[in-house]
Amino acid sequence: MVNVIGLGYIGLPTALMMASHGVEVIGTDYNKELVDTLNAGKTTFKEDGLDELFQNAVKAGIKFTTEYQNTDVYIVSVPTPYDKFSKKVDACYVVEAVKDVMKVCHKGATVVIESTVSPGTIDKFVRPVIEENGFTIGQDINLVHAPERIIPGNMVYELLHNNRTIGADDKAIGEKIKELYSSFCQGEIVVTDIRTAEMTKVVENTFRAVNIAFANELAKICRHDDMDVYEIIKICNMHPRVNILQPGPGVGGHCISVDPWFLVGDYPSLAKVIDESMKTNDGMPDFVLNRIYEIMKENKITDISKVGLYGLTYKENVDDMRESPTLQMLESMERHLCGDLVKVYDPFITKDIVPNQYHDLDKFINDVELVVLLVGHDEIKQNMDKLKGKVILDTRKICDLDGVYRL
Ligand code: SAJ
Repeated sequence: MVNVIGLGYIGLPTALMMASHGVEVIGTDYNKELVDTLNAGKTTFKEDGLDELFQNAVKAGIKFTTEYQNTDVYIVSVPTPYDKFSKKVDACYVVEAVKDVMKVCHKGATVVIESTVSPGTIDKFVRPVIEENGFTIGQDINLVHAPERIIPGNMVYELLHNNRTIGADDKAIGEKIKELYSSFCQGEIVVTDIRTAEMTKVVENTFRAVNIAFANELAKICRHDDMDVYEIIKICNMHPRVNILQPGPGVGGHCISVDPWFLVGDYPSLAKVIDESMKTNDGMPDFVLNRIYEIMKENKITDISKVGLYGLTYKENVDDMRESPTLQMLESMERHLCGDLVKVYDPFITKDIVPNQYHDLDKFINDVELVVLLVGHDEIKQNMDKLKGKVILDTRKICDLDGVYRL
């Protein structure tokens, strides 16, 4: 039996996937409201294929509770924020979860950490918790790191098909956990040691962050001398060994905008390219803000309440707002005392979370002169005609209407 701890964006699909493939699963989360929602038969976020997976898992007997269980395997899938000052990983949620596991587990159980952690975190923070409880790792309790790799927007597919890494210092335990993940994972599963697994996960997300920063820097260079960054990237990408990513209004989400900082925090004198890349990405919301002011001036729009920001989530077709570039822009605007004047709309965000938030696309468009496209949701791609006659700043290259402004 497996107890999945943390039923968020990663833990929930993982628990459902295992249960749907014949593994006996109990999902635990400290958030009672979330557990009640799941027990009422509803999922807690939107994702392609998630509802169907949920139904299958429920039929297969998955249970949701706020209590930790006595099981053979624990999969810890809780957030790992970073300490904004030291830039180091904040392992507090992982540590608390493992402490709670220790209260109920039996000898022979395996604790699998799925949460993203920087290299050495498991040794430094998790190992002591287990040992303080009188257990010997490798004898009484087994410890494994199985970092997740699924991308929001395509999670269910990627959970089934991505290759995975299992980090275990005891190879036999690694193989045992590989077998568990093989119940559903059709990709290749590599078994390595814990520290290597920790590093690979952070490096994967850092690779993407650095490459997005490169695209963002190109956008700034091209803006400076009025060149078309998208045309340049398109042509460069025709080279067999060039594959540049897309510039955008900033990098959000809980992964790419966070994990690379772990390396900067741990290796400040070595991680120079990474540090600069993260600063470049973090500077993008302000770059967009300056574009907005330039475009307002050019079009003689003097009233900020005539500006509408389309998109609050960190990327297209998800309902996740963590570290969203739009929220970062709104924060900056607040410092300029205009954050509560600008209009905002996102079809995925139904609750009011910022001032002047709209819930109707037509009304939102009608009430503004300048529309800033910050997220490429399918909804707006399918309704581009509605933007005709408006001044448009498109930060994602999703709009082909005449006269559209870009980054
Ligand atoms: N973005 C750009 N330009 C691009 C691609 C992305 O500006 O060309 C922006 C997005 O708009 C978004 C941010 O970057 O704001 C991150 O989005 P993403 O789609 O690149 O990645 P995430 O954060 O949703 O998911 C990543 C994935 N990691 C990699 O692709 C290496 C996923 O596989 C990981 O499982 C996930 O992080 C995680 O949980 O760590």
